[in-house]
Amino acid sequence: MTYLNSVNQKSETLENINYRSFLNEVLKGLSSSQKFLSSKYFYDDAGSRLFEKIMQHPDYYLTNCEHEIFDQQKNAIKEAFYKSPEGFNMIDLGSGDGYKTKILLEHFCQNDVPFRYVPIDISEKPTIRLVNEIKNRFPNLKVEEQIGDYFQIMSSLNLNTYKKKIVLFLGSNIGNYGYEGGLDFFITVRKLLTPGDKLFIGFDLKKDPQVILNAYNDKAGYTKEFNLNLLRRINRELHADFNISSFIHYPVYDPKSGAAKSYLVSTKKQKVSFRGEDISFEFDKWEPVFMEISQKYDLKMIQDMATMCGFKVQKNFFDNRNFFVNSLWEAVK
Ligand code: AVI
Repeated sequence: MTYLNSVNQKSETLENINYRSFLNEVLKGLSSSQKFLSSKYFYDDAGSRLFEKIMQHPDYYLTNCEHEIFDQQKNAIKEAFYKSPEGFNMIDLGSGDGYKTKILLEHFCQNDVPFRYVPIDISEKPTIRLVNEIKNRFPNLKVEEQIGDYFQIMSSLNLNTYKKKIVLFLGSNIGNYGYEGGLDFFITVRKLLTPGDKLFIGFDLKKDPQVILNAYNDKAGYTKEFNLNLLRRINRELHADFNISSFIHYPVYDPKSGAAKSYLVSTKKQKVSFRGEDISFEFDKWEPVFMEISQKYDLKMIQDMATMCGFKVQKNFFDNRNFFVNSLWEAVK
């Protein structure tokens, strides 16, 4: 029986649909001539905990840079967001634990900025935790959390209170789409905005290649475990038999394109089987599996992307080392 037949026989509950798309994507990636797995599956419970540890590790400079920008420039950000008395919807795509956004929420609330906060995330637990905390801390703030797909939710938002939208896409999450995927993302967002709406994006900038490599190979080994955890997840949820100890984590960075890529490399010739699916995959000795791209940018790339996707750059906010930029774009006609 092929894996598709076996999967099609299962009933169409949400759990099965999720299972099936996970299985299909993994099998597609491992069948490819250049094997790959999608980093969007990194974030099961163990993966999310590892990502939190990565963000707290000094080698992973990104989180602190964006935190510093928000902390030191919150007033300038407020001024740039809010010119008319009309108020706005602040739509936070991939809000997560809201570690950095809370700085802005607090500052905006203290300054009586009229806005509604709309966190959108695929993961339910952190969103509920964030919303409970926000409602306690800022009882007068209008919060309307949404769980699910960014674009589906954005297109169905009911914007009765305020018409204007400011969309946040923080933490260099855009980097995980790669350069071309990033353009597609911005074009899709632009279609959901009207001229004058804004997009506030966290971009990690090109810098000393060693600093970037260290961020994706932290001394504590959290990033290595973060990558290997996807093999563990596939073993557990898709009944595969990856031998975790025979793969090594190998990040590379190309300073010209700005692409930081992570691979897991098979240290021996081996076979991985999927129990119940009647399918297995051969790995050559030193064969890589592409796991994740974390694109880095320069200011020209950012400017060009904005223009190509129907925006103009309104203002860039840098950290003190110029490692990171939060770029505020305005949708144009
Ligand atoms: C979520 N994203 C922006 C992280 C990044 O930097 O690409 C994911 C990550 N991967 C390894 N370390 C962190």
